Amino acid sequence: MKKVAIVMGSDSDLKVVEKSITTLKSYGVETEVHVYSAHRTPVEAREFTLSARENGLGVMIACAGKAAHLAGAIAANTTLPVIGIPIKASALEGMDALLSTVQMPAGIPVATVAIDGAENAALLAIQILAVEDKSLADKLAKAREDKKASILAKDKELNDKYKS
Ligand code: RP5
Repeated sequence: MKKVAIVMGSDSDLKVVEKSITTLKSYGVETEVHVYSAHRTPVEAREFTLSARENGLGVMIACAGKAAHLAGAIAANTTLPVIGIPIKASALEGMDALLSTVQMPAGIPVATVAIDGAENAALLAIQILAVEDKSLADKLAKAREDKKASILAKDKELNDKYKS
C-alpha cells in the first residue's frame, strides 16, 4: 500500500495534526510525518516533494496556519493528490489559512478540508488509497456503519429520556 505524508509548517501545528496521524494509524496506513515550511525551509519542502512518488508516497497532507502557502507549494511540485488543512493559528481564527489554502489557481489543485479538519484530511487520504484497496474500502464502510449505530443509540436514549 502507498504511504501518506503529513507535512506541517511548524511543530506548533502538531496538536491539530495529531488527529490525522492517529486516524491513519487506526486504518493501518503507513505515514511519514515532517515539518517543512513553504517560507522557512522552501528548499527542503521542494526536495521532499519532488522525491515523494519514488519514495512510495501516494497522498500528501499539508497543514499550515496564517499565510498558508504550504499545500500550494507542495502541489506545485507533484502530481500526487494534495490535501490541505488550514490551521487556526492567528487572530484571524484560521480564515487566513483557509483562503490561502483553498483559493488555488486553475491547474494546481489542493483538496482543502475545514479549518483544523485533521480527521477528515486523513479520511480523504484513506478514501483515495481505497480506490485500489478493497480492504481499506471495507474498513471505511464499517466505520460509517459504527458511527451511524452510535448516533441512532443516542437518538433512542434522548428520545426515551424526554418522552412525555
Ligand atoms: C505557519 O505559521 C505554521 O504552519 C503555523 O501554523 C504558523 C505559526 O508558526 P510558528 O510561528 O508557531 O512556528 O507557517
